Amino acid sequence: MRRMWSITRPGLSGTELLEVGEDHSFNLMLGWVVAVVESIGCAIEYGPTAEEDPVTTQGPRGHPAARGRTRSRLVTIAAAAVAGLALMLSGCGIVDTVTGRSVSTVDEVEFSQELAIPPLAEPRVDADGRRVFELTTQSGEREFLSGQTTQTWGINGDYLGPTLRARRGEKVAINVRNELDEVTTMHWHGMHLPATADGGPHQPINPGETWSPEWTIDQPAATLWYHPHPHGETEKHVYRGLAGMFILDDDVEAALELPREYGVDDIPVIVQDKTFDDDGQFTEGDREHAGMLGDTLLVNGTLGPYLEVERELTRLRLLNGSTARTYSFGFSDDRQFALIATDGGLLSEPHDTGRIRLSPGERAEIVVEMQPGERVVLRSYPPELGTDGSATRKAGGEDSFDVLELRTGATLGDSPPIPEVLVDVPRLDPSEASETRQFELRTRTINGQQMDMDRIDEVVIVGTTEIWEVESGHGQIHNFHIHDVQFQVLDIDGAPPPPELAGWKDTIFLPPRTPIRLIMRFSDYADSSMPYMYHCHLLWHEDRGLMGQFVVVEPGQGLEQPSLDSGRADHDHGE
Ligand SMILES: [Cu+2]
Repeated sequence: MRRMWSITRPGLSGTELLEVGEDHSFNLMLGWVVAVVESIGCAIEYGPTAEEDPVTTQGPRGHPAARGRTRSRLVTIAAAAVAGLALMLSGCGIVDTVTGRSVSTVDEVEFSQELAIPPLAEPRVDADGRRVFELTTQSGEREFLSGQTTQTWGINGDYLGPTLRARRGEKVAINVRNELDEVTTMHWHGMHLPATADGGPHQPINPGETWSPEWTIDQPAATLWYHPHPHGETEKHVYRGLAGMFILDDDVEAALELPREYGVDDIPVIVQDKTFDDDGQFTEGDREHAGMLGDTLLVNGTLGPYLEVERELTRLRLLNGSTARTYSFGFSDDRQFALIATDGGLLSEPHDTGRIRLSPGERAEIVVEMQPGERVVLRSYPPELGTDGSATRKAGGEDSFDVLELRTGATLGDSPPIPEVLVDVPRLDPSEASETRQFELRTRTINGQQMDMDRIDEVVIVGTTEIWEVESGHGQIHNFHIHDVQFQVLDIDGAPPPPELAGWKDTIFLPPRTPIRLIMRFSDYADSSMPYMYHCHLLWHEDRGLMGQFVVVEPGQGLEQPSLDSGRADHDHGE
């Protein structure tokens, strides 16, 4: 059982719940802390905190009545006692444990490695005209740190996977062979496709087996990605290195004068944070509110990367492939760039900006202009999370990273200017919505329930438009990802979305206690026997139970039990 420490600290807005993880130093220190505090007349309660823990919370739960926060166990500690404690403990690391620790790698990255560009997968076209891709999940090792070998997982290689590419209207078939020693899956994030091809937890691939979904690409050009989605194990599989980009093309995008030469002026940028231990291995298990937050970035698996820019304009396809960390990307000299696309495709027009925030799973395509003979660093600035006090620090809201250095030589190739108009993004009409659903995310639940593979949470009628109201119902951040569909943001706390959230999205950041209304259309692929997922894409949260299942059915159609024997082991959402 997860243990938490509830304490009220002065100097912060109101009562603040501090959740302390399974830190060994913390546990070792605990008895001593309690003794000290009690000796000076205070009380600290240490134990399972009631808030939002379905194991320990008593009383009614659910949405939206569950908003009353159980804080009966909170105790107040005098300012003097805390100050004294802080002094006493400052040498022991416990203050860091309680308040969090910020990270900055700004001006500390050497940029000594050329950015790796994931190879483009080369499908064969079979007799039926299908583009057939071959992917194999496997374990491997790589020397990220000089002289140290890190154990990794990868797809067709040691770390990450090839970039898949297909065009609207094409039929794709993908053979995913699992050479790992454990069950995995492969999910096509952002893809509109039948639920049986989705690669969620109901499509397990056992060791040594091959799973072969196929579908027809039927959505706009976009930067999608793929990664495993095994029940309760997604964080581990992605963190160890299983992920890749999936670029979709179409005639509309192809007609625009945009940089699109892969690896030359159209660059995948997969950003992931890691922590290496003394032996050079990825550390797993040291988590804060959002999950595992690393202190070292890899871009496309490259540590300290630089890119030799060849043309005036470069398109960067940014993918937050991290398990927990939210970034706010910008450039070291604060130059403006053009945001041209978000998760599901191009915006209606370029949006000139200096920052783009991406939570785990989100993508953005940006175009940056360079001059000859310069260097500029793609940086992540402290992201605006909407949190207070230590919740900000513990969710990475004070962290900064140097991500990727862009370098130019004495000359640059010409680029045509970015078009002033991109694509038509038809607005979905809320008056056409036939259903409104609400989803409240808390520490381990959505609408008061943890993920259950055998429970269908929502039934959607094919061919209808729906509004989903999503909200983090407590003081911590989440995000929300819906399989199968791309959605539009209707409003955020009642206000229209900013330009960066006005296009097609499949994943959206949720600041605390901020209702966001999404609208989406479930156009086809009715299948009452196989659900799609919706979930928090902070992967530890997903694994802990912040996930639900929906089926898309024909009007009047009943529910069947999911037809697949998932072959899964029972999965415990606790620690
Ligand atoms: Cu979450």
